[in-house]
Amino acid sequence: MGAAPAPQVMVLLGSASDLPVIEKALPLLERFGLSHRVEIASAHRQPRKLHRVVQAADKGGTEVFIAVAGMAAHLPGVVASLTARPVIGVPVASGPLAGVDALLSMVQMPPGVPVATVAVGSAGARNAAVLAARIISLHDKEVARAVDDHRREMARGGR
Ligand code: RP5
Repeated sequence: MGAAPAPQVMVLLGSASDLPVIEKALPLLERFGLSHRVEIASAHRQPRKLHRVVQAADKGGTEVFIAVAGMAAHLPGVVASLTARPVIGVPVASGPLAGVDALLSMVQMPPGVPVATVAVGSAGARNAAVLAARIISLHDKEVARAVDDHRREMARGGR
């Protein structure tokens, strides 16, 4: 049996405890018609797995990576070091510093290795899904239509 095809959007989590943060973002990815897969691969606890997953996705054509992590959140930065595809980082409020630790870890990347960091928690995760769709909409008309529909819905008071 061959490996599963690479999703358009690969969602990586630092821990299973980060799952609730991404839950409301996954239906948005579906709404935009984006194939996606969620994998737990900690930069610190499972570095070899993380390298394997990112390299396979990169080779398979994944277009955007979303990396969700808390505390000393190095996950999106490490992902950005392994691929030239856009990486969106979602900081999680999982420690006593309530996400400020993860936010600063993600946003303070060295020059040349960008991570597009969104807000802490579920609101950030939802924006990560919208941003992934907007990136992919640059070359995919179907996704561009879904992004426009979403904007029109928000203008009518939807979220
Ligand atoms: C980070 O540490 C994870 O992304 C998570 O937000 C946090 C706590 O992880 P667990 O101890 O709950 O697995 O690496």
